[in-house]
Amino acid sequence: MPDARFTFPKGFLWGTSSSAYQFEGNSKNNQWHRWEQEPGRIAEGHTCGLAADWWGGRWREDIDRAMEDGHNALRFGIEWSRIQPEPDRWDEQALDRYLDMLRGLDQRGLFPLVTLHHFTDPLWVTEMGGWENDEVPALFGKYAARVAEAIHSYVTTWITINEPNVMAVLGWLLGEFPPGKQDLDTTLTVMVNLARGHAAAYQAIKQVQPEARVGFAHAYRGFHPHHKANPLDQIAARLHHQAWNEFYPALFRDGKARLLARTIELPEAENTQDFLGINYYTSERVRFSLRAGRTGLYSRRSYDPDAPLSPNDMIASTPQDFFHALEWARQFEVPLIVTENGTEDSEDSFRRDYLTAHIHQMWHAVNFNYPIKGYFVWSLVDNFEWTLGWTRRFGLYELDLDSQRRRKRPSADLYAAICAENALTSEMVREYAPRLFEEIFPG
Ligand code: IFM
Repeated sequence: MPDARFTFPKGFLWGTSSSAYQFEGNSKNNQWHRWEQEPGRIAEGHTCGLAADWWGGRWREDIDRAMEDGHNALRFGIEWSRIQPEPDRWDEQALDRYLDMLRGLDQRGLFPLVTLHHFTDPLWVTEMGGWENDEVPALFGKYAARVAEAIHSYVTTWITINEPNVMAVLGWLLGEFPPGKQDLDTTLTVMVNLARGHAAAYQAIKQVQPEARVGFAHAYRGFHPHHKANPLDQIAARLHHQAWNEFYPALFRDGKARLLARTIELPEAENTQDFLGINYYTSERVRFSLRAGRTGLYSRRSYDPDAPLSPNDMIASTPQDFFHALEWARQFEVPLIVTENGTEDSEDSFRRDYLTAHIHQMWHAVNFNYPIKGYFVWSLVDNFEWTLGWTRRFGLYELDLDSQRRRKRPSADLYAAICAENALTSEMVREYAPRLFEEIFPG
């Protein structure tokens, strides 16, 4: 068969995604550091520690790797607790370090996508009650303004908050993230305050830089009725989709927070997404269950038994639902950026198939003219995976925490080949994901 090539548009962004806390290391002035110190919170008693030591300057060698691998973009985070260590103190040196990093990216031809909030709050914010406190959104807006003033000459595209749905639900409903609460009403308060925080940051950045493009990174998950023909399973799946997937992007379009039984008007949040960031990993089946109760939206979730699973069963590979996510996202009529996609896999066998299949599906979406501007693999090097500590390895490069040595995984070469060609080719599939060859190139 002749060589086939799935080409992406000129100027398409190819990068990796990271966050401040999971990569910088030595980040102690926030609620996640405190949470880690509590026994039993993190798998195997792990702590974030030095992480990839980006705060110590190892971002330089990592972005060298990104550049050598042909990436043209990097998503990274700014840590609020470093910029504003106390309510009335701004740390100029911390801002300078981020400026240094932005210059480093610029010199290497890497487009910066900057995230202002990725799960961590300064301790002084936590002590006020964190996002339960109605004053926090405005404070977040002030922090966003300060950062925008300092670095806007290097940044055109901003992510205000990463995965507000994950932050609210895992922190306040399921009790797995700090503050470890399990209360539906407080969860709804936090969801609304995160939206108000996003809106405050959106307005603050625009004041400094009217031409900036500002959005958020949305954790999208596919939900399907467990039994397709069962009306209760259908309702349960739809409820999940509405609560998890639609809440924020719809609210940032029309300023209405649809909270289970009531709707709140948030006019300041209307039209506050210049693009939509999609973090896509997997999809689930949803089965109606009275026992799961109101907080569980009366349902149990599971993976499709036919979907290939990552080594620790964390992620089911469901690339067609990635296509559906992009199809769904078109309704918001803004450019789309895949701000995260990837998988844990220390052996790097599953990952090669996963990336190949997902990038192939994204190509289909691009060819339907869905307005997708870029794609970011989570992640460049292994990261601290929150409550799962270092037990889940997402990096294109393996990280040895003790020696800080990096080792390239084959997926890094696959991704480098894609970046170099701005395309996924049959040759790449043959070399890196031969198991998928027949499926992608039938006959
Ligand atoms: O590591 C996380 C990241 O912080 C948020 N999105 C999902 C990733 C993988 O679980």
